[in-house]
Amino acid sequence: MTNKEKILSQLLVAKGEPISGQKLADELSISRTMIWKHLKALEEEGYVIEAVKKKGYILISTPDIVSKERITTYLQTLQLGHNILYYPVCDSTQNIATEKARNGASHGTVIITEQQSAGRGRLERAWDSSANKGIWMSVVIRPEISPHMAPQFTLVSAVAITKAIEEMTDIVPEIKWPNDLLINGKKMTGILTELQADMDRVQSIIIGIGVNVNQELESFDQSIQSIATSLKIETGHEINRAALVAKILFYLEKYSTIYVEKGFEPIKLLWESYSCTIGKRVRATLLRETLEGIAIGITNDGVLQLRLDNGEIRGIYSADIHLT
Ligand code: BTX
Repeated sequence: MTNKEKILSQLLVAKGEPISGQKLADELSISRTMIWKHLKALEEEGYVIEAVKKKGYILISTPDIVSKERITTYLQTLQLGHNILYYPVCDSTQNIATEKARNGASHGTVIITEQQSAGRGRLERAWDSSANKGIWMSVVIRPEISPHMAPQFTLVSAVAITKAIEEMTDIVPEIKWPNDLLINGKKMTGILTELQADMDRVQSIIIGIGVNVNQELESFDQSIQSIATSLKIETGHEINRAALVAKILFYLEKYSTIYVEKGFEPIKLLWESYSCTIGKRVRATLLRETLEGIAIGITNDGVLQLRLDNGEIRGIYSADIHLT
């Protein structure tokens, strides 16, 4: 943590009680002038801090931003999110993460923004990323695995995000294979996993996560208003985005570690418990054909098993799934 992050953390922990400038200066072993400079910098970022005579500083309100400082306050991970690159606006965090990963960004680096001008989903589809309302982030991970183990990280991420949302809101999203999280049948989260690899070794996996958090229905582009939802729409109240980011990183680290160390089986069980796809009749739109049948499960490679009406079982590696 930087000194500015440490000061913010102390103010947040104090929960509205004043903290003296001298106490902060002593604890951080820096001058009171430096404390004052850090407080000014926090104010410029939108924190409202009041100086109470002879008592100290009180944090009145925090901006609803997903800055490095705010996320760090909630972070409980060993590695993920220890390097956060925050952009008020960008084209796509996935593009920045790809570039950073090529240039050696460390395991766990997070690229996060308030607003994307060219957020993207699979097959270059557009991802609606309105300002200051969602979580638009990409996480660079560098697990020591072979490339065939990479696609399962979409499912690992889906379980991690579901668990984080369940813990913070008491709502339990459903996972639609492979990369959608739904609430009441509407899409609330999308995941885009991209790979940089040699033939036999993963260089990096970039997990792009888009969560609709505090949007009203009107915040969405009209074209997706009938299929999209947000946590605010479903719970009726605003959610602290920085705290949710930290919780997602916590579970992403936990489940990625389990997957790399113990294999996919334990994650598969969790995934199946949250899935709205398994046991249902679905239509799978592949690049060149459309198939209908019952989704009977996923394999240890994360492949969806579809039993067609003629009894044949087909493994689906990538498709859009519609529950029929
Ligand atoms: P996807 O291809 O499964 O979903 C894209 C489709 O979802 C769109 O065609 C549209 O119908 C619908 N859609 C678009 N925006 C939203 C939204 N905000 N809420 C609900 N439905 C929507 C899903 O791809 C993967 C999305 C990953 C997004 C993250 S954000 C951070 C990172 N950076 C980046 O550019 N992409 C990822």
